[in-house]
Amino acid sequence: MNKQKNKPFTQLPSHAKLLQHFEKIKKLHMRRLFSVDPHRFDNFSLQQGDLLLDYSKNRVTKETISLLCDLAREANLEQWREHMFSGEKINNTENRAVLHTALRNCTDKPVYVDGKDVMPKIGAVIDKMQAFSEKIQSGEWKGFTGKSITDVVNIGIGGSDLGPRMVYEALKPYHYKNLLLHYVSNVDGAHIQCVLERLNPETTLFIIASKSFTTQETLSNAHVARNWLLDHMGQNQKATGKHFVAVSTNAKLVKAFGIDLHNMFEFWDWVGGRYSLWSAIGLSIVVAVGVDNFNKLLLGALEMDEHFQEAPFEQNMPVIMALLGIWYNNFFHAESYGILPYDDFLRSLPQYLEQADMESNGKSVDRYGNKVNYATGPIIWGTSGINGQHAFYQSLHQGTKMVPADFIVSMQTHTVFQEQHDIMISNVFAQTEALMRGRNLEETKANLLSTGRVLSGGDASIPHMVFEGNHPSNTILIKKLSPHSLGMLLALYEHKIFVQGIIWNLNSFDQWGVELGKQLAKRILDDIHQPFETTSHDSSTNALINYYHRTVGRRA
Ligand code: G6Q
Repeated sequence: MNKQKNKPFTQLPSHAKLLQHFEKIKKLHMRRLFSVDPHRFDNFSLQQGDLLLDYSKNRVTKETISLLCDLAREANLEQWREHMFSGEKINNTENRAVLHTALRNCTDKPVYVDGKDVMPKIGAVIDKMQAFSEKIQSGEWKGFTGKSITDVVNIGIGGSDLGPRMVYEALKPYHYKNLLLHYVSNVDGAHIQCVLERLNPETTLFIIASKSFTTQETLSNAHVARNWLLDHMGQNQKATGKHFVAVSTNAKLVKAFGIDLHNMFEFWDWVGGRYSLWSAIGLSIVVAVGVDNFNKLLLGALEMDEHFQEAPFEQNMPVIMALLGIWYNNFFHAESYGILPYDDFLRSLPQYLEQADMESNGKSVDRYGNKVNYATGPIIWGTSGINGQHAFYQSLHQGTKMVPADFIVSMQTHTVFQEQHDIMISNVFAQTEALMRGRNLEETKANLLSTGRVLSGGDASIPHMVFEGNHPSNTILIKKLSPHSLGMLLALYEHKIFVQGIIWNLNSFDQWGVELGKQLAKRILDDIHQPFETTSHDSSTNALINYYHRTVGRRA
């Protein structure tokens, strides 16, 4: 379907202009940019619904933004965006459409895949999720021994875990109080053991969330859960039907596992795993917060989808964020990108975005299979900002690496602790100000004098207290963390990632890089099950396998 073949972005006319422009402004300090333009905040900030993006603390001028927007135009971003929203098969290596946006298309507009409108079946699955979750919440759904459900365990991994788990945590203030959700992803038995030992099998329901229903970790955990249940139910196989439901695209394997297809919630191959929380993969979210809140999440994402489709690039939040990322990644050669939430409910957002971004754009061949000769997706990392301040911010302020970062802040707290909230807010604003301004030698000396310190000419500690500043950051203000604003925020990042993928000429929707390890693990598991010494790998891998065997006493 690829109507136009994009050139490598480094061959686009604006790229050459950006290189020249970069030489001119690369040393310009943001202090200067702020001092010459008292309206810099107004000129470099955007508001859309519940979100405000302040990108004034970036090493850019109006010319930078204008050239970067030209780059996006030359990369045919408008056309690619249209291809995605209209269901063309832009995931070319898997021959799939990319339609997570259809899942939140709460409008009358049809969306076609292979000539068929997919909206009716999306609606039918949401209705089914609603009916199911209402039965769980009301207590109408009974376990095998006739008791209502108190605990729901989502067993899934990667895209079938990170999104729903992050949203579940983020929407804690909206949870039903009579139900507890748990998320099991790791095949390390410690994970499921620690969850199961706190649960009563009579009142526990498992959601097996797996698009393929072949994922080793998920299936292995699902079997452990089923055995645990059956051990408590006298091995009566009928119990499975009352305590297991599935979310999958693979009805055949769901049935083979023993789950009634009436209890399977369907989604489709045009929903990528890491983009799937809006689909039936969000079942645990619906169970936790109800379908009305889930619909608000979808509506928030829809608002961002519409903004992304309609706003001119210069005023388009995901486009601007993507272009700033490219500016640092490909011109300043920053290798990583920080995600720093100042809202404890968003503590899993960095982990979620690690997958969303790095699995999408961590690639070294372009969509046509050519090796790229420019940097693609950065390393995404982060943690709760306030905790980070007492851990790694030293390096952000005075280290030798450039780490652009997003500071994500909720304005209104869900708690009753307003003073705590004010302290947190003062900290985040202080951090971005400090990163931008820094503190020069004169200011450092003046600061020391003001504390009563007597300065001698050779005071060796002074250079350690100087901050160069000029460290870029975005601040994203959320009015209040709610299903709607969370939906907007997540869609913002999805589209940012999409835009970057288009400019880097990548297929952001496949993930071949996870396959090799999976294949080798299967082979090594066979070796581990053998009674004899392993010799078929390199000497390191052989030795590790054999050492494992000796340590756990499987071989002499
Ligand atoms: C995401 C990836 C990957 C996937 C998991 C789980 O985009 O495809 O993270 O979600 O590997 O896969 P299943 O849902 O098929 O178990």
